[in-house]
Amino acid sequence: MHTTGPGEAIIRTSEEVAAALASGTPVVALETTIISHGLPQPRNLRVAVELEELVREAGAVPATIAVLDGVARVGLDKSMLERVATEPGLRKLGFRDLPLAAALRASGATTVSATAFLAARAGIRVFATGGLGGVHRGWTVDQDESADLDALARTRITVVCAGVKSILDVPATLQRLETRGVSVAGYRTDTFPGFYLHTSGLPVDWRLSAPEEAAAVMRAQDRLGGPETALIVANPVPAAEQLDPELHDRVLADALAAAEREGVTGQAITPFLLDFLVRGTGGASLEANLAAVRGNTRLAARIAAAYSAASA
Ligand code: PSU
Ligand code: MN
Repeated sequence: MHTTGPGEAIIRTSEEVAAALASGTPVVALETTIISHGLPQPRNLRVAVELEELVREAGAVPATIAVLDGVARVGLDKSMLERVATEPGLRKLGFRDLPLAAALRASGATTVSATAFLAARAGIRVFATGGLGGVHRGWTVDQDESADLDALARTRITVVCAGVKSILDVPATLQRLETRGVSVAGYRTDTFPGFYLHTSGLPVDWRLSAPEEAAAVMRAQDRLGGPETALIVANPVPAAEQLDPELHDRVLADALAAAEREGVTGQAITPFLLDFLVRGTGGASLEANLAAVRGNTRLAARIAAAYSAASA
C-alpha cells in the first residue's frame, strides 16, 4: 500500500504562489471541479489556461488548486493542469475527501468546499468560481445540501461567483447562507444573480459598487474578528451574455426529470445536470457559464489587488 509518509508535505504551494504571498502580490485561487466535471473536453483545458491568463492580466497570480497523487497542490504547472482536464476517472473532492485522498494517494479536482479550505490554509483570501453549490431542489426528501455552504460558514475567504447554480433551490440556499452567518453582497446589482441568468429575481440586501468596497468589507471582517466566515460577492453574468431564460427553464425542467428517472444522486447530480443543460441548449448554457466565470475571475483579481493595497 502506498500512503503518504511522515515528513512529506501534504499541501504544496508552488514557488510562484508562495513568492507572491510573501511579497503581498495579489493571488486568486481557482477551483478545478469546474474544469474536470463542469465543462466538456477539450474546451475545459483551454478555459483553465484562459482563467489563469485573466488573473495575470489583472496583475495578480493565479493559484489553481487540485490534489495529485495525494498531494494538495496550490498552484499548478501546465502538465498538472493537463492532468486535471484530461485524466480519466479523476475524482471530485469535497472538503471531507481531502484526508482520504491524501492518505490513499488519490488524485482529484477540488470543489468549492475543498478549494476554499486549501486556499485559506495557504494564506489566499480571494477565490473565483462559476456558481456555488447549495441546497438541491427536493431537499425535504433527499437532504442534499452542498458542502460548499458549510465550508463558507467556517472559512475566511472571499468567493466571487455568479450566485449559486440555478439547478438548485435558490431561496432555500440563500436562507441557509443567512442561518450559517455567511456575508452576501451583490456586485452592482440589487438582486441575487442566477448563474446562467443575469438575475434569480430574488433580492439581495447589500450592494457593492467597486473592488475597493469589497476589500473594505474584508478589512472589516478582519477587524471585527469572530467566527471565520466567508464573504460572497455575487457578480451577475452580463444580461447580453446570459442564457435565454425561457430556454433555461424548459431544459432545466427536462434535466431534473431525467435525473429523477435515472436515479442520479450524490456527487454525480451537479455534473449530470450541467451536462444535460449544455446538450439541451445546444451549447448556449456553456457560453453563459463561461461568460460568468470569466467575469468572476477578472473581478476576483481586482478585489485581491484592492485588498493587498489596503493591507500594505
Ligand atoms: N461552478 C461552475 N461549475 C461547476 C462548479 C462550480 O460553474 O461545476 C462546481 C464547484 O466545484 C462546486 C461544485 O463546488 O460544482 C458543487 O458540487 P456539489 O453540488 O456536488 O456540492
Ligand atoms: Mn451534494
